[in-house]
Amino acid sequence: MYFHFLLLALLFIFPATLRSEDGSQLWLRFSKQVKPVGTIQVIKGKSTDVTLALAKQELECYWKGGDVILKLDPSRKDLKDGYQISQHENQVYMIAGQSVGILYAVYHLLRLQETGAGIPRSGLVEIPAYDIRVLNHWDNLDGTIERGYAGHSLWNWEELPNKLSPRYEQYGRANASIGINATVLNNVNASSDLLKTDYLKKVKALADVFRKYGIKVYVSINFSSPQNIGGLTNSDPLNQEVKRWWKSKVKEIYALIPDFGGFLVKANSEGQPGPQDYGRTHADGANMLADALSPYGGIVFWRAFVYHPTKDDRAKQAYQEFVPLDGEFRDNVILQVKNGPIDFQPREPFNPLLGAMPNTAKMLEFQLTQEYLGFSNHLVYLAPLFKEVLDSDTYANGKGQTVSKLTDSRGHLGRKTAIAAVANIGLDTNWTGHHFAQANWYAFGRLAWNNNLSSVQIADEWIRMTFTGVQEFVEPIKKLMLESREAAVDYMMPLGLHHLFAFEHHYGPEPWGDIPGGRPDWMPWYYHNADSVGLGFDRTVNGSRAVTQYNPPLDKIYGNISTCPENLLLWFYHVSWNYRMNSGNTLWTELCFRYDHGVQKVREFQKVWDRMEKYIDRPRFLAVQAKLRIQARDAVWWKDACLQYFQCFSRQPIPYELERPIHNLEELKKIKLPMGHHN
Ligand code: BDP
Repeated sequence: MYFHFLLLALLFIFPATLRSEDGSQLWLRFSKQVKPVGTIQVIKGKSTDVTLALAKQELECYWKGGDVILKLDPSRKDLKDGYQISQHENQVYMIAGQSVGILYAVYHLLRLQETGAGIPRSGLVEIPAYDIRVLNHWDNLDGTIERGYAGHSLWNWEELPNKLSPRYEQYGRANASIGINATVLNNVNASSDLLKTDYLKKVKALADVFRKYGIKVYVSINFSSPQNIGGLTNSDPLNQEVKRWWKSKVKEIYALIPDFGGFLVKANSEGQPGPQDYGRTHADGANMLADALSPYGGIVFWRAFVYHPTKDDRAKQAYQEFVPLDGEFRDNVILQVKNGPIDFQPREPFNPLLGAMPNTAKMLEFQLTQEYLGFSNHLVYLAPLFKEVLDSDTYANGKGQTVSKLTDSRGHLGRKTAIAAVANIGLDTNWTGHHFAQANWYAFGRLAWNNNLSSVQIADEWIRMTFTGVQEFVEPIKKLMLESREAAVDYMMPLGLHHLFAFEHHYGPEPWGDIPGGRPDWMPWYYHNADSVGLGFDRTVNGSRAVTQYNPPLDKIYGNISTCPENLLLWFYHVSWNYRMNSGNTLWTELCFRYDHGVQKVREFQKVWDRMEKYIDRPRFLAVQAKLRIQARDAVWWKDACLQYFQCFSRQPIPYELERPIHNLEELKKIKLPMGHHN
């Protein structure tokens, strides 16, 4: 009796929703329905259609509403892989042109159910903003992941193709639930081995798992493969033998994987081979591969992330190399452009290439893995960064030509459209290392589907599905997430500062960093230019002239210190320490306040989080709490390192109302983390 009472009391104190969780279920924590309320009917489905069967099964397991009718309608080409949902009385109709559209519609319905939202009376139609919504894995064949902070690679190359980890199915399902329909399996710094027949069979095994989730497989290729594994004497894209080699390789791939997606290529960048090794252009290289792929409908994602160790500003180089090639790429080539002109910094202006090359298909590349944002230790919700870029007006041919509009399916080129993000997932139980990093994977998928969604809406959905719908949790955590990116910018590199990171691992601050004999454009001083006069990189017409790569009137807006947004000030200007900011503070004082503000924000996040203890399960509560502690310590580390270092140049005091440094600069300079550092 007493025991029963205890049990009851326990149940009361720990309701079912607070059961221990490890994050492995991501945002897909649907509870199984106990008793079906409605029937699930499929119209026009072939019994062999596994995607449709999966859609039906998901509803049968988790849908707690009334009857649902799933209807395939191949005549609805307008829907692409989207869908229409409508409601009549107690019945929900879901219509799609293709079966994968039905699967997406099912996840939409479950999302509405889980977040407590209803289907609008007028119904809804969803058509994706981009045709190809792709994750880029920087996974190596030895199981390590370049810039990965969530454990080893999901792909177990040794066990493949015979043994299939259950993780592959879960991966497919998670991606399908947010509309991601493509994956590049391996690192852009690619090994040619992946194109060997043995490996291709492994790739095929993965493609066979992912197919029913609507996901196509792509691979990164090494441009020197004809030499490396084909026994040819060179890999010159204009060499007939080289062309033949790629054609037969592609044929071999399609014989194994009939719906293979295509190639991602990093060429002539950071030591990777490419067409320029033979005096050929990026277009020569991309087109040679495109010609091999085009008979099968394959695509080439050709990366624009290139820069040489020259005297010129690194931020200008991709534009300089690619703009002259506008119009020279085949229709099945998409130029894959990182969101900023340098490299996934906490804040960069949008990459000017995105507003140039009107006759070339371009796509964005974002980075989910937090190479420059505190790895899997810092809570940084990236949707505001993505939105900032997507909503940037490029002024390409007039006002209103946002990055979204130029790259999504509203584009006028009539070619396939795409958007990519470097994945942040690995074998960690919770997939992403930090529980909140799951939100970045989620946000990318949602924005790739609909780039009009707001960061707030995406955070709201994600929180409700991943944690709880209790308002006392949702509201403060949403606010915290929305502020988290700006907080990171503030404690790492405010006002347009960039690349103050420690060499190689990019985790902590090293504004003093200097490797004798190292490339200048890998050194922080190259970017911050601190001296007795001031701080920042002069990219105006008096400096590197990078500002001229922006279309008018942006070149003038950025090019005039009084109209340049302050959050990009030190990106475009070398500003004197006593320059008056909008706040009335001098640059030096403002800088101190920003760093301090970043630190205070993280402290506030800790306080907000600790109040949340009663709303969620203990393991996830504690895990996030522990990470916030690391983040708070790191934020102070950043502030103390950067302010004390810059103070050597400004020779001014840190405003006396601000917290004093707690670290000595000389000690901070001694910190040397190993490359594989994950904390
Ligand atoms: C940089 C990374 C490097 C990548 C490179 C790339 O530090 O590991 O290989 O980008 O995108 O951000 O190719």
